[in-house]
Amino acid sequence: MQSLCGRISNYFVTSSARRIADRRLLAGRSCSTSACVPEIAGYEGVADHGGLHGFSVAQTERFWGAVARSRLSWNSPFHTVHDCDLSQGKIRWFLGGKLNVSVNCLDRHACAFPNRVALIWERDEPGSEVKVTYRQLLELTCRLGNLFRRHGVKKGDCVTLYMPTCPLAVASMLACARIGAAHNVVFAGFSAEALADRIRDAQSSMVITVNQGVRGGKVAELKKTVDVAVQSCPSVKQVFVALRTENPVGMTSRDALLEEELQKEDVVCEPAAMDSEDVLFLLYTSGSTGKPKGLVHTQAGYLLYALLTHKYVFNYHDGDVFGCVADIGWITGHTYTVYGPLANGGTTVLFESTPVYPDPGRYWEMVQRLKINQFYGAPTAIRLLLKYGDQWVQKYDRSSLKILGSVGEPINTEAWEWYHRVVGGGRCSVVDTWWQTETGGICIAPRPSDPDAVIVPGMAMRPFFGIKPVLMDKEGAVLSTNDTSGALCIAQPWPGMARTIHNDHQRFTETYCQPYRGYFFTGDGAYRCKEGYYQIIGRLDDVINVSGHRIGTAELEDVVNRCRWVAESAVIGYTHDIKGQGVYAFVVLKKEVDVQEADLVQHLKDMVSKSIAKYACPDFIQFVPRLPKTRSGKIMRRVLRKVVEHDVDGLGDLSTLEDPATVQEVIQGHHHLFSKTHQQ
Ligand code: 7RM
Repeated sequence: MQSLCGRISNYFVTSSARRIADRRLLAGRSCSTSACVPEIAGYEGVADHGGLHGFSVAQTERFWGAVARSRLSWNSPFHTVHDCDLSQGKIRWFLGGKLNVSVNCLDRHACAFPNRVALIWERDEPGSEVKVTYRQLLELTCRLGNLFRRHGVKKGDCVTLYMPTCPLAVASMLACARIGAAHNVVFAGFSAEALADRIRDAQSSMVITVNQGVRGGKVAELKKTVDVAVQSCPSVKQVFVALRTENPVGMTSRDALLEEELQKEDVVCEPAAMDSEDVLFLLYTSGSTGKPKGLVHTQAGYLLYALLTHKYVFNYHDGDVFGCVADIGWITGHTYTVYGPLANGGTTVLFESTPVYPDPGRYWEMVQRLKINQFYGAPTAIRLLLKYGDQWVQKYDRSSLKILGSVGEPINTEAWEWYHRVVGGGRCSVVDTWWQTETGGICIAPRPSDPDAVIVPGMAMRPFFGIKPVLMDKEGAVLSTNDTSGALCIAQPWPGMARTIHNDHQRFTETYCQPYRGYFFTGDGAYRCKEGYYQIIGRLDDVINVSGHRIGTAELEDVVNRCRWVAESAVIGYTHDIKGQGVYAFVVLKKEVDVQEADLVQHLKDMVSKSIAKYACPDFIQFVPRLPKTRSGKIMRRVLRKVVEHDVDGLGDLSTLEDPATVQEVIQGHHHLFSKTHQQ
C-alpha cells in the first residue's frame, strides 16, 4: 500500500497543501454555524443562510471558484470559473482545469485513512453486510480500470452497467472515471428491450452485469436479460459477468467472468487527467416523448455539487454513516450513494434489498445494526411502512439517526409527520429534498447551510448555494410576489446541472432552455409561500412519477399502441395511496378483436413489462370506444385525469371538445371498471 500512496502523492500532496494554506488564510474568521462554508465566511453579510446564499448567487465566480479550489484535488487549476449561456444551452464550468474524479473519491482518502470504511454493502440477506475500506475500494477500482483498458476501453468510450447496488458496481463506475470512460448505469429492473435501447443510444462496447440479482429474496436473471439485449446491440464486444449467486450461467465467447479476470490485474492504475467538461456519465430518464433522454453529466462541476450538497443538506461529518437506500440505477444512487459521500471521504451504505424484506422492519433493523446517522429514502416507502404500524419501527434502536431525508416525489403531511415522530422519535430533522436527474444534485432543501433553521413539514423550502429559483406565469413572465405558484425555473446555471442530452443537444435546449428563454425549466410546478419558502407541486408535463420513478406517458402509449388490436391509447397518472402515482391507460380497440378483454389486459401489461419495466405497468386499463379530443385532434388528457380523480365537477372548459358525448362514455366506462375491480 505504501507504494500505492507514493504513486498517488502527486494528486494528494498538492491539494492537501492547498487546503492547509486555505485554512491558515481563513483562521480568525468566525463562523456562526457549525456547517458554514469556511471559504467565504467573513465576507460582508455572509453570517447566516440568507447571507451565504445571497453571496453564492450574486458572486457566483467567487463562491464556486473558492469552493472548487479548496474542496477538489486538481491536476491543473482551472482558469475560468464558468462560461455559460443558458439561452443557447451552453454550460461550462471550471474551464482549463484537469482532475480525476476517482482520485477525488478514493486516492486522497485512501492515503489519509486507508482503513476507513468507504462502503457498507447491505446485502439482500439481512445481517450479511460487507465492509469495504478506502484502500480496498481503490484497489478494486484500479484492477477494474486496468481490465477495462486492456479490453480496449478508451477515454471517451461508454461502459454500460446492468447490476444491482453492490461494491463491484460502485467500483466499476469509479473505474470508468479513472480511465476517462463514461458510465451508463441502467437500473436492473429495466427489461431487455429498454436495456438494449440505452446500450444502442450510448454506443457501448462493453457491458458489466451479474449472473443473477437478488432482491427481496427473489432472483432476477440479469445475465440472461443482457444476453437478449445485446443481440440487437452490434456495438457490444465484451460482457463481464460478476457472480452474485452460486448458480451457473450460460457463457459465450463474448462473455468473461469478472472476478476471475480481476485477479490478473495490477492494483495500481494510472488515473487519466480529465478536462472539467469531459463526460463523466450518461443516465437515461423519461421525458414527454417516447424516447428516453440520455442526460450527460461532466466531471468537476457534477462532483463538486454532489460533494457540497451531501455535506450541507445532510450536515455530514467525518465518521458519520450515510444511508441512502436508492438504487444506483437512479440519479439519487449516483449522487448520494456514490459520488457525494465518497468525495467527502464518508462511509456510505449500499442497500440491495427492499423496505419490506424480510419484514417491514428492515430499514430500522439496518439503522440499528449499521448505526446509520443520516437516512435518505423515498416517500413511497415511508407511506408503505406507515401502514404496517409503529411497532416495526419501535422494535429497533434508532438513536444513531440525526437527519432523515426524503426524495423523489412530494411527501404528504401524514408521511412527513410519521417519519419525523415515529422514525426519528421527534429528535431528527426531516429534510424534503427537491431535485432531478437534470439538476445533478439537490437544489431545494430545508437546511442547506444552517442546522438550526426552522423546517416546515412537507416543504423543500430553501434553495441550495448557487440556486436561484423563479416562478413563471403562463405567459412566461417572472412572478415576483410571494404566496403564488407557477412553473419552477432556475435563473442561472450551477455546476451540477446536466450539460446536454447525448446525441441530441437540440432536444436539450428545446426542453430546458427554450420554454422560458434564458432560464432552466424544470418541468415542475411550485408554490412560494408568504415567507418565501418553496413547495413542489408536481410535474407540469406528461411525465408520471410512480414510486419516485419517472415514466413518460408517451413512452407507455408507444408500447400499448404496438399491440395489433389497439387503435390508439391515452395514458395518464392518477393519485395512488402508496406509489404516489399509478398508471391508468385508456385504450381504443380496432374493430375486429377476437380476444377476451381480460386476456387483452394481461397481454398489454406483459407488453409494458417486457418493453419497459414492471414498475411502469398500468394498474387500470379501460377500453373506450373513442377518446375525448379537441377539434384539432389533440387528446384532452385533462378530461381523462378529472374522470379518474372522480372530479367530474372540475372538468372545466369543454368547449374545444370535438364531441362532448365522449366524456360521458369515458365516465360510464370508468364506473364500470371500478365496480368490477372492487367486486374482485
Ligand atoms: C431526484 C429525482 C425528478 C422529478 C422532479 C419532481 C419529482 C423529486 C421531489 C419531487 C416533490 C420532492 N430525480 N421530485 N424530488 N417532487 N418533492 N422532494 O427524483 O429525475 O428521477 O425525478 O421527481 O417532479 O421533477 S428524477
